[in-house]
Amino acid sequence: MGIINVTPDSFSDGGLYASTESALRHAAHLIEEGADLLDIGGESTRPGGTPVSVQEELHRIIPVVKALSSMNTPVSVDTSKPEVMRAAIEAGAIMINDVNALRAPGALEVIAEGGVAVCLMHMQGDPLSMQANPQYNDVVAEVKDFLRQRLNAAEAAGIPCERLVIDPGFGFGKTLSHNIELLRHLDQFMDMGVPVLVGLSRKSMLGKITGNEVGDRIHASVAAALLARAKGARILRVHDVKATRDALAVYDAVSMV
Ligand code: 7PJ
Repeated sequence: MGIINVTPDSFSDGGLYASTESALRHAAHLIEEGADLLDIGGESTRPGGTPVSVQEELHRIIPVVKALSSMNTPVSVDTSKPEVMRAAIEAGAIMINDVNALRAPGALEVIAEGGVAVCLMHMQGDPLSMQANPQYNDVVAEVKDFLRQRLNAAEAAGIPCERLVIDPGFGFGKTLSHNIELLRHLDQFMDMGVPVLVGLSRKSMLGKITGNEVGDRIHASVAAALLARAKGARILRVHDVKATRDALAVYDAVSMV
């Protein structure tokens, strides 16, 4: 899963047109590099990110979702807002990636009716405050319990398990040691009956481990992606598609029986 952030280009009078154009150019690049799926985000759900309105989020992402879907590119939309989910599904998205795990009122219903896949991610707290003081007694057990509850809620709302994906949510209300603990024991999430998606790409935990700034975390990201793959992750949410693809090709060649 390649990451596409759609953000307004403040240096251009082109505004929406410029941000759509640059998102589509980046999308073409990631497909060329071997992405199977593109995750389109309007930047409302990132840790510490500024919340944006429904209108603004729609404005940013819908033209991109429409353009990619019309070219048969599989698109996922990173949003927690039911209104945005509904519009994204209408525009052709095949998956909703919700860091809030469909906890917003109405979100479960939109997905049940929309017939799309959904990623349910764990987050402790909310994006603005979650890194202040994350606490767990047993991070793996608590994250699994939360995801089990959200899977149950999704199935109760009529979303079949074939459309569900889970994600432990690296960096979302977790310290470095929580993140390391989760990655070390990622294999324990493989008994939950649905595929596991993992997002580690360029994250601050990799910065803390290597001492590298965000622009210099490709190698660490590839190592993390490979570890996640080796422990059973099925979808890797990454910025650097070719680097990850190459590493996975080596892994698969050796691990294949
Ligand atoms: C994740 C995400 C993640 C899922 C972001 C970033 C922060 N969605 N959206 N999993 N992270 N499912 O990419 O650094 O880990 S935004």
